[in-house]
Amino acid sequence: MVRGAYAGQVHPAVRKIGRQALLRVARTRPVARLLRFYENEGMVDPTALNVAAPAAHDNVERLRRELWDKFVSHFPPPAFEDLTEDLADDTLPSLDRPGVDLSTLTEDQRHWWQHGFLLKRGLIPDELVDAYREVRARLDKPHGWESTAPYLHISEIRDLGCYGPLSDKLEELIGEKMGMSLNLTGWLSTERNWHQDDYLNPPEVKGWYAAVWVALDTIDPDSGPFQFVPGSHRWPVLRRERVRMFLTPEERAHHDWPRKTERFLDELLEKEIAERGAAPQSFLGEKGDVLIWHSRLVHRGSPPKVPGTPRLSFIAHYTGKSHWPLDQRMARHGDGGYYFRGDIPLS
Ligand SMILES: O=C(O)CCC(=O)C(=O)O
Ligand SMILES: [Fe+2]
Repeated sequence: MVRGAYAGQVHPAVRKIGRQALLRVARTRPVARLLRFYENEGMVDPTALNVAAPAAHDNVERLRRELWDKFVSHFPPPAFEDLTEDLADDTLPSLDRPGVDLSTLTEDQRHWWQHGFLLKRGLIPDELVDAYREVRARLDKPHGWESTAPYLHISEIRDLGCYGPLSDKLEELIGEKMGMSLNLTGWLSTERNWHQDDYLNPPEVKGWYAAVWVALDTIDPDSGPFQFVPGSHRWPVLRRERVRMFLTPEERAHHDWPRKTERFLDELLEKEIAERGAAPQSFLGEKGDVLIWHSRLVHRGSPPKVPGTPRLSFIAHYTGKSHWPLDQRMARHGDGGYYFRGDIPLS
């Protein structure tokens, strides 16, 4: 169900028909004709269709979806309230629940709780960074491996992403063992505009998720650094199905559907940041520095001031052990941290 400006109605431009008229039609005509009737008359509040039989409800629901899909490309862009939810309940990681007793937290947990990110300078030893850089430099692709999980094939990535102290820190922040589940290995900014990562996941992941940005060298301010909005992890959270509803059916079926959402998310989050008077920060790390961010933190790969300026970074995303939505199990990398197994070829 949609909330915000779209709650209870479908297209602002079409007229509503009376409940009685609607009920008459719903009772007397088969669904196909009802669909035609709706198309002629415009869309209506589906809750007006107060039909008792469950089968009728299913039909109405199906109709509602068909009509939504038919008209979605004509809708005005959604607002932040249309795409977000407040997720304050006891299924979230403990630091995201209300009533946290700050006196029981470590300093890093307190920082995470308050700001939604954590910066650990020099966390990754030079040997691990150098070993990964050597392997990565042999790949002649500025955007890195196309596979989302090169860690399955390249031990230097596991050495880096499953580095013991990093893995321990993730567990300290989220509250369970975290397995590496995705890498971004480009040496240019992704230029992915403002978003929270939560909406990339199925709903059950619910914040048992974090991501890590490792600087492999001094980050040039012209390269399009990682930018983030401290404290935005407390804002309502973008949810996958709400966001996907505003894509056309073709866009929804596309393997890179998140990119398609940028056409409305960019402007919407720019506006939210401005209205809240929030101050984005850039992460200009040095070799071995690590920034860990919350799955609800608003962030982006900023547009480079000088296109083509290298940005030597390694990005890894992690999912909580008991919140991984697929069948694959979590494995341990030596005596370090964890990663999720999978059958994703290196490309
Ligand atoms: O290019 C960047 O730094 C942003 C990457 C990003 O949004 C992510 O890894 O979730
Ligand atoms: Fe992201």
